[in-house]
Amino acid sequence: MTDYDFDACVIGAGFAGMYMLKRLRDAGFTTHVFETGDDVGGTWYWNRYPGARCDVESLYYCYSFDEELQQEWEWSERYPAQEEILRYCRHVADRYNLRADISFSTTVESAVYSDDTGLWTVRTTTGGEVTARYLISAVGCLSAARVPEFPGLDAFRGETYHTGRWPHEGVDFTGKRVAVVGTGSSGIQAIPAIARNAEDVTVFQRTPNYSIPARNRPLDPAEQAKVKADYPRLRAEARMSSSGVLAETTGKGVFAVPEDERRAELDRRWENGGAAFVAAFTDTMLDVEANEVSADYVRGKIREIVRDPETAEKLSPRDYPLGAKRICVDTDYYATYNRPNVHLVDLRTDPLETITRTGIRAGGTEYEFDAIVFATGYDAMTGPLNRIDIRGTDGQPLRDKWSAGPRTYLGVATAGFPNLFIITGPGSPSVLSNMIVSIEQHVDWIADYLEYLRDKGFTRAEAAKDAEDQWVGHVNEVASATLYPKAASWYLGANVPGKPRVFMPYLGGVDVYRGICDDVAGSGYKGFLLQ
Ligand code: N01
Repeated sequence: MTDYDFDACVIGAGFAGMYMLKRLRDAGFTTHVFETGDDVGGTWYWNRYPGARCDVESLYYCYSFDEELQQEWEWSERYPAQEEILRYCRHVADRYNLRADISFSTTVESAVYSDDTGLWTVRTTTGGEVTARYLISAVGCLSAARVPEFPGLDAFRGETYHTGRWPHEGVDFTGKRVAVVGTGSSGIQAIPAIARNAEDVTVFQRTPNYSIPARNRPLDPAEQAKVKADYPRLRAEARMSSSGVLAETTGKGVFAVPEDERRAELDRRWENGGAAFVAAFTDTMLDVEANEVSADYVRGKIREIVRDPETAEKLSPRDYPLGAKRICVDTDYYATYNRPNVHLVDLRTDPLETITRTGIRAGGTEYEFDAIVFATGYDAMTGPLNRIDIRGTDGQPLRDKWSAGPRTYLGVATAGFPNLFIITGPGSPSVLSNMIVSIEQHVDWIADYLEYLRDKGFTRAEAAKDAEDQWVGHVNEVASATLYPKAASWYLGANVPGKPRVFMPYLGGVDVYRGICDDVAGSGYKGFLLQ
């Protein structure tokens, strides 16, 4: 008999929460998951905007933990569309009977640790309350959707949407005048798809982005069979790569390659499509001049594709390195601006003044719309956790502890919050990697850790303050040796006014990070205080 409801309570039933549930259940821990949506899928449950598709290839954007599962599922395209990924998530939930331990349509409001009992008390919006020994966050990095506080936001009488909270029944834009605000990965995918149906689309761009064509295509069954036959090796290599993706590189710095070969390499990658474009040379993310070679190549492509030179220039990023904001992967993005029904407003020269009853006023011009689509992104990484009232020892709120930026040990635990584990938290590779690889690594590591604690008779595991300080220092040091902090990106919290500018993910690489985590585990969890 235990004096609490569950060994572990997990928040979120996306890829991370589902696998965490399976692993803990298999290890004999009583586990319960709370999920805001009415089904599994997380990101892929919410992001149903037109054109939503993953930019990691299907055959690698799926679980590897079960050989039968990875063999039985058939992907239809090189890059999976939202609908197909969601179908896959549902298949996984059915296959392992996961829904039995998930409360859907239930949002966790607060989670409070008691020093007296050593338990977490978790309260939900449905009025429920449970106690658990361990609290595991599987809330994801990009789940706190954000519409900026534009003046006049409530005045608009038409329809408004955020890409990350898209209506499940879909939206028919036929015959409508549509505004899209934001040109990150979501906007860049949605704009061409919306433009195919809407009467007219006006894009409001604050920062142009570098985007590489996806070259999506149906998956050839023979190609799929070949990869599946070689899965053990390919998966092992992905786990030991820097980004969790098998991205081939020349292994050379850009200036070590003669100019014609350099150009040929970039041509080949542009034709092949996808984010591997950035991996061509070893110094692209380390050296401004090296980066400029790839950046200039993309600007040249924009000029080739977009017929109106003025529009092409507005679409060309010039003031931050390629890849320092997450590289975008698109289908027909730049070419969409050749359509007569698509217009671009550059908010740098024509700032967005206000949203009006009938549309948007920017740069002194009134634009009228039937619908506004906000592709304005997320309060990334910390936002999903800070929305929950999480309190550790002495009632300390996590949001207060992180008020100057997130502080974690290994991105998975934080001092003052015993028995709290964060899957792909800030300070881990997470968003800089194939999320599925990082999720599996964290889930396995956490499950092994809980088994260790149980076997050794410990009931309390807390990150030590000095280990955390060292880790935060290391994460910052690695980031500052790269070009990443040179862009005002959501990695840095720069998209949210007032958010501390701290580079949140760990740039050391999935391979290096895995080694560090394994070493911590192998040493009996150094850096943790165990009782
Ligand atoms: O969000 P974003 P997203 N006024 O933050 C603009 C993943 N993802 O949803 O750059 C005017 O990137 C903002 O402008 P600026 C992927 O990791 C993956 O597109 O801040 N504009 C920007 O243009 C991605 O990085 C996939 O100047 C404002 C846009 O809104 C992450 O999710 C697909 C503004 C927000 O872009 C987030 O992508 C989709 C303001 N006040 C998403 N505030 C794939 O796998 C913000 N903006 C392909």
